[in-house]
Amino acid sequence: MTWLPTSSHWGAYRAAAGPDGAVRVAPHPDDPAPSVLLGNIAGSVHHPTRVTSPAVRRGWLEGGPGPSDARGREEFVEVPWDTALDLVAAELDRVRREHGNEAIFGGSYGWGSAGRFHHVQSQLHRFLNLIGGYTASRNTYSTGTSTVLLPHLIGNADAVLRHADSWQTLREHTDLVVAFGGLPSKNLSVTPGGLTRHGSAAAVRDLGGTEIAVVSPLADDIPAGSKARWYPIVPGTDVALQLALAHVLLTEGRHDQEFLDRCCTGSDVFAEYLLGERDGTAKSPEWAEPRCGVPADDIRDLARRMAGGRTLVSVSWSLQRTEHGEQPVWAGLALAAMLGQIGLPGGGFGHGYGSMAEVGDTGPLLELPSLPQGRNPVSTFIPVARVADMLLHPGRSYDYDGRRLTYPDIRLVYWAGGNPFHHHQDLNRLRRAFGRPDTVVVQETHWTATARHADMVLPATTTLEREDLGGGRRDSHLIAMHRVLDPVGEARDDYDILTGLARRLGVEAAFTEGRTPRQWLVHLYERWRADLVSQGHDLPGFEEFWAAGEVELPTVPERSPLAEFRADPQAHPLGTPSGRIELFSATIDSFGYPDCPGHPAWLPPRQPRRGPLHLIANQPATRLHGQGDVGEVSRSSKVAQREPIRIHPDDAAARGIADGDIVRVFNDLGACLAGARVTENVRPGVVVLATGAWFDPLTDPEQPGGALCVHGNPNVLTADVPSSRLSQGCAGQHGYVDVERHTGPLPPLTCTTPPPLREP
Ligand SMILES: Nc1nc2c(c(=O)[nH]1)N[C@H]1C(S)=C(S)[C@@H](COP(=O)(O)OP(=O)(O)OC[C@H]3O[C@@H](n4cnc5c(=O)[nH]c(N)nc54)[C@H](O)[C@@H]3O)O[C@H]1N2
Ligand SMILES: Nc1nc2c(c(=O)[nH]1)N[C@H]1C(S)=C(S)[C@@H](COP(=O)(O)OP(=O)(O)OC[C@H]3O[C@@H](n4cnc5c(=O)[nH]c(N)nc54)[C@H](O)[C@@H]3O)O[C@H]1N2
Ligand SMILES: [Mo]
Repeated sequence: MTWLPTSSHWGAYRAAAGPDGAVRVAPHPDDPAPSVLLGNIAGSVHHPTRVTSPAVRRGWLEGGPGPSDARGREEFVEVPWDTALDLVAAELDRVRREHGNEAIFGGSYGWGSAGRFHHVQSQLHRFLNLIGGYTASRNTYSTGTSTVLLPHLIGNADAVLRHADSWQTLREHTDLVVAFGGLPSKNLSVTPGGLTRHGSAAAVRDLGGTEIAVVSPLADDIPAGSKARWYPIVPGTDVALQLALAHVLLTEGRHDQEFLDRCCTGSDVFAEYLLGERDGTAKSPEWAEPRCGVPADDIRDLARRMAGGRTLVSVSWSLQRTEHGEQPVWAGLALAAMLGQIGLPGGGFGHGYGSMAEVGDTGPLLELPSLPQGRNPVSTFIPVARVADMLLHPGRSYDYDGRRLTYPDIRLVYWAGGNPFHHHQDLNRLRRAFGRPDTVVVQETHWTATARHADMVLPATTTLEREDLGGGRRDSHLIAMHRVLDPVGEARDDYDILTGLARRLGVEAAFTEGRTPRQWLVHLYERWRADLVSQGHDLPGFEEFWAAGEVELPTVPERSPLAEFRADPQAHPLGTPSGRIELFSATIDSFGYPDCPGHPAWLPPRQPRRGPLHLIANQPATRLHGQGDVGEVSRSSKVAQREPIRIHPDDAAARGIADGDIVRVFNDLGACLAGARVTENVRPGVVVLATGAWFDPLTDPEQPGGALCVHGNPNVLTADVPSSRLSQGCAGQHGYVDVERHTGPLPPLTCTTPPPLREP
């Protein structure tokens, strides 16, 4: 058995194929804290849900393209590759001729796989650009709210997202981290493209004298053994707490007026708001207590401690993945500005500590090799989380960052490397939306719910079945990802699939540039290396790198744009209209959005209260989104094969629910089954159902939404509403539900076996 180097979004590792073909996985020998998610790989690669042959939905094969409610409910017919590629190519051609390229939705959001060449979205976008372009999607589900908001406040979101202080700097300088959303270790093994040496969870545990205030509805949003105190907050109310903390600083004269005058604009507007000079409501600790559930005395005490030393206000990405998700980011920044420590080491404002492994890591900030995508001749785009709206409402106009945009009329959806039936909200609505286009094409490794809702499914290889270059944001190494296995079934590399389509549409030469995948790897590596060598770095040639299995990346000097700005705001102005940090934004104010006014504000919920319990639908500890849900680590966390839902003992007792019971979680949008885990680690009134259990709808007209997800996907319960009109970001982190004991027989899962497949 030969152990070969490879990588994943949860880190570099070694893999080998045994004589029986089974895959064995071992951590990278130099990784001090390998991800538990490695344990899902072996069971996933050969799982029965692998797509092994191209397949076409029977209704589409027999009746041709057109809107259809049968998607996700009908059998598939397995067809030879040539037939499948002929059908897809002809349909792409029909749609672009009859409706224009704008009618092709190629946004294809998702985490596909690690590897710089076989990055599916790059491959798909490159291909679609060559055939005339596509409607794109913009921003991410991760930070879709912040990346629209932050440029208005600090000029460039990267100043906080890419140039965060390291854990080491925090250890040396920071007295107190106030962590809104906590610093959950479960998230810290993941970064796009992976990480070779995981250090973040240990770094949190080892912050020395630094204290952590964990503001979260969950007690365990922090590595065990950290120096932490839990502030169990009501979900969605961080803004009330942040405003009250700022109110204490202001009214007790603990704020830094010199910093506010020198580096910020709008602190007067914010102060007026805090004091209630216009709306008559002072945002005092007594005002905040009934809203956020944190006692007024604790708020006062915390504010004083924040002003008494070096303090980092850390806001996790989860907080902006909510209705009005701009507000906790903006109020967090304003709170940090009042402390006057933005731009000082270990102080100020952080965004993404505890969300992603690379925030706080010290790996070099390097451009990695990447596949050129070309230019998209179509300028139409949607903010990524508006996909269902777009499909349901062609021609409707909506607000986005001060502009009026109009949804295009999509006829063909092409998805490769993402799972909207994982990532999107209100899945019963998404099903209706997926009924609208003429054709849905999906390239997938597995029979995910998205594949099951397609008309044509093209089986893709996984990383283990091909060669690639592995590297993630701030990774210390570039990994030579060797091929470990032959393709499973008839699966082909995404590159091969798209090459086959490019051939049929007359753009093969432009797509491949005459290169095999190996030749692409050499080309991308050597071009990248030449660039680094010209900057004075020393890197081995491709053959040497490939044989060694990895190469250590050169260190590059770190910059802190906010430190430079702080030192001399005139010489290093921010890219905002004022050149300073905007606590009041005249630009945002001028948009006139009631759901995102010109300064951070407490806004009452827009959604109806759909149930008595707050639902938190956060990232799963046992997999990456939906990936690996059929693997061993994910499966072993389930309760009678259902996704665990965490519930406080009081809420469980009130409903006659015991630990290990199967429960039905529901609201007016949908319902799912889940397995109760009763725990004091969640605040009363809150339940936690992580994302990623494969959507498994059992049609039942008695159920809200017309189906019961028998597996436990929380996105049947989340509303498909944007964070606000400003960013139109994903607001999927929260919902309102009720929970009851499930009585009666337990329906079997169907998502862990392939859908009905027939010979032609
Ligand atoms: N309620 C709620 N919903 C959320 C969130 C939340 O907090 N709450 N979080 C959101 C966030 S932050 C994110 S990033 C999204 C994640 O959403 P996604 O990124 O869409 O989820 P994944 O399950 O990672 O989907 C990636 C898909 O790519 C497939 N794949 C892997 N390798 C290959 C390959 O080589 N080729 C091809 N063709 N396919 C491949 C996998 O099988 C998988 O189905 O979810 C979002 N959804
Ligand atoms: N194991 C694993 N790690 C991952 C991922 C994964 O799928 N699996 N996904 C990765 C991706 S794509 C992303 S974008 C990041 C996402 O990073 P985040 O969005 O930060 O992660 P989440 O786990 O969704 O949320 C973090 C915590 O926020 C808390 N929280 C929720 N609502 C509130 C609230 O209203 N107030 C407060 N104070 N706290 C709240 C929850 O208790 C939750 O555990 O994670 C990455 N890391
Ligand atoms: Mo994400």
